[in-house]
Amino acid sequence: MGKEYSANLIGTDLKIAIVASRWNDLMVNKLIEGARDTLIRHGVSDKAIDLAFVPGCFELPMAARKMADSGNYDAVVCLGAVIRGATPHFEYVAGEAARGISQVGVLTGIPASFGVLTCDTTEQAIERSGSKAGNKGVEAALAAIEMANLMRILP
Ligand code: INI
Repeated sequence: MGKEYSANLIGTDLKIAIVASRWNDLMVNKLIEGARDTLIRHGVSDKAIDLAFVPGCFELPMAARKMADSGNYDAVVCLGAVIRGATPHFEYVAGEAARGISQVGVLTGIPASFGVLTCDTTEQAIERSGSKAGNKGVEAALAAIEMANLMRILP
């Protein structure tokens, strides 16, 4: 077998940007709390975490791209919640957010993690923002740390 690359979850010297949507702030504030708490518990300094707000999840990729391009961050954590309504609007917003956030990482080389809830109901979103089904902000913060460290060790 050749080499194996496996990154650690130590965030001591990482600088992280969080980009969060203002829509559904009841849940998104919990995602921000979960992400910040996780970053800090993994050694990221409070001062090394910057936070930018965008109007909705559709705008996450643009702000994430700008922060990634700044050269100031090792990773960008994207947080938001899209909740299905009576029209296909949900599909467009969630789809563009997912595609755009993925593109940020691929195009800039700075990992952008996907901490966006895509739920059918408000209850599902509450469950995934710090109650019985975990906290997507925590997962996104962990993914950001791991990917930032992986980028440092990959050839
Ligand atoms: N934005 C969200 O972040 N979540 C939603 O559930 C949502 N819904 O349902 O419409 C939403 N829409 C706004 C969208 O992200 C843009 O901000 C808006 O279309 C302006 O570009």
